[in-house]
Amino acid sequence: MGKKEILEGLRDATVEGDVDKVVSFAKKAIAEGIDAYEAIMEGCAAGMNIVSEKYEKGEMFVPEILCSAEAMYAAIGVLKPYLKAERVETPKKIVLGVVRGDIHDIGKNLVKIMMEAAGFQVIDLGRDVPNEQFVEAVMREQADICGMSALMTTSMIAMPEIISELKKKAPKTITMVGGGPLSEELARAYGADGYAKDAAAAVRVAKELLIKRGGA
Ligand code: B1M
Repeated sequence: MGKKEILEGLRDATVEGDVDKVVSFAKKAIAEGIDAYEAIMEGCAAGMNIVSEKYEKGEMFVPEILCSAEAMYAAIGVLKPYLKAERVETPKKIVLGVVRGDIHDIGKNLVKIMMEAAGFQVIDLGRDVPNEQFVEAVMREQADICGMSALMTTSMIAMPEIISELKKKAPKTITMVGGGPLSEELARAYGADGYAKDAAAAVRVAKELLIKRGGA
């Protein structure tokens, strides 16, 4: 079986929410020497993007979406040990969470996986995280970065509030935002240091911002 078929298999099995099938394709990907990162992004994450589109068109419903997410996590479980991202020299800490009122955590979990693979220490606050918890965690952990995720226009408004608190209480912290309704422009308007459109970009942007701050 070729690389294209394996990536398509991972993608389709994720959409179908078929755990056995997706795990079997993940093992095939490793056996065939396919880059684990590519398998996650071009296979599983591509599948989740299709799921998102189908949901919007009313072709898929909540229970099916959750099965797809389970399948994606199962495949990532197989692929994760083989991820070889360029690692940060000295481990850096990132506090990561989904903002208040928002329980969409599939994207945040992907960001976490890629960050960990790159050597970051991730303090995962979970989802529907109150503003104060972000600020407290950053201060307690002396985190280098605070990463905030939001999938709804109604929840993303917590981001500028958190950023402004951090500017007062932990001004050296690098702030990063991401998620469906966010954009480069919005991130700038919120006063964030960085924005990333996907998990791969999140790692790249985090490294660039650390270099800019001095000390990657
Ligand atoms: Co809901 N949902 N949902 N949902 N859901 C959306 C977000 C929505 C756009 C669908 C729609 O109506 N068109 C819409 C929001 C509209 C708006 O903006 N206001 C919506 C809604 C309305 C709701 C409910 C209110 C529905 C209801 O109950 N009436 C409800 C909200 C509950 C709540 O949060 N309080 C709800 C519930 C749910 C489920 C529980 C069923 C489920 C979430 C399960 C879970 O996450 N555990 C769900 C899902 C799955 C979706 C869609 C279909 C898919 C989201 C997803 O997982 N995508 C979504 C439609 C869509 O996005 N088009 C939708 C796959 C994931 C890999 O991508 O999350 O974008 P994504 O993450 C990417 C990037 O954005 C980026 O990297 C990730 C990986 O590459 N990224 C970052 C994310 N965070 C980052 C942080 C960074 C950097 C990059 O730096 C820190």
